[in-house]
Amino acid sequence: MKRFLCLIALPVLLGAAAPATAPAPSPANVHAAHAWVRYLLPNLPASGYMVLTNTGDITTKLVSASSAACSALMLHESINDSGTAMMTTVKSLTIPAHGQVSLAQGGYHLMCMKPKMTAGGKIGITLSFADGDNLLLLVPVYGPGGPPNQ
Ligand SMILES: [Cu+2]
Repeated sequence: MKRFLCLIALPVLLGAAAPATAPAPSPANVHAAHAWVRYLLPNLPASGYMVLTNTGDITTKLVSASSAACSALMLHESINDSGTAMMTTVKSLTIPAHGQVSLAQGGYHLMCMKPKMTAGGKIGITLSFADGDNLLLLVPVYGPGGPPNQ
């Protein structure tokens, strides 16, 4: 029941990180790609983005996230309510078997309260799933402009 441990150094390296071949049938097996954090200022929440892929045969749910670099790391969704941009807290995020969920600007994202990080650095993020498994990530931090070439 081990998940892939995805240590993400740079987005440009992600294409080379091919997942290992897994025997079928397999449990839920989630890994993250293109993960990054947008850091603005110490007194503003930082937001985290990535693509979560479940290569397993069982649908799973992301139920919580944590990071030593954040006082709280929440699961949020950006919504547009009659032209007004708002954010709501999301209890869980379903990742279908053999499916993908994107955390991206304007949609689902991680929200890091009281960020303790610097642009150009990396932070550790732990994603916790409904079945009790955890996914550990090392995620690059960028400034307001985001990653280069994106
Ligand atoms: Cu948010």
